[in-house]
Amino acid sequence: MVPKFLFLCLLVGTVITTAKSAIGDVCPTSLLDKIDNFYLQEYNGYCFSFIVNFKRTFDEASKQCAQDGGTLAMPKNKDLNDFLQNTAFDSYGSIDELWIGLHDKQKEGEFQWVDGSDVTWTRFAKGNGPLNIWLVKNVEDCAAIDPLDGYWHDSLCNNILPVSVSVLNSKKGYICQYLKPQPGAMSTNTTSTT
Ligand SMILES: [Ca+2]
Repeated sequence: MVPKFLFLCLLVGTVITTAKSAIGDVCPTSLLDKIDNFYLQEYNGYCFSFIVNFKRTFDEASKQCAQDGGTLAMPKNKDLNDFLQNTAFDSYGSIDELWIGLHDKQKEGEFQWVDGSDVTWTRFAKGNGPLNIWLVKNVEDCAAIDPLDGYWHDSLCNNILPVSVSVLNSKKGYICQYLKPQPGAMSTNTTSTT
């Protein structure tokens, strides 16, 4: 009995260790210590943090992601977009829009990813993004994903009026994306501690 019990303990311990190290292998160490690992997910070699319980403006959310060397999530294809949508809804019960790393701040109607790469696939909802025909399109320059259907909506990036005007409160939850620095690689994303 004793050897069997010990074997079981070792097996369970190995499984738990393996599960933890999967996230640890892909997420920045600084992030692992900062937020509840329940909100971290791995997909295709990238680490994603789902910040569904804290609402921030687009710029505030971008800064938070950058603190650990990341960016807002960039779902550049349907597979990743489906993963982000399903995880936000199924795992975290999120029904509110979440910021992603896409905007048309530079030129109205020309959306770009926050890493500067070309936008070759989009999932804008009807009448949103480049298809937005209303005047508000000039101030709705940042994109968010709807966890209910995976479609994107352009929205106010930052508050332009006091937050007390709740209908114009631009704060949302958000999803960050990280690629863990490889050992020996020079980090260019280290933020100042001052
Ligand atoms: Ca716009």
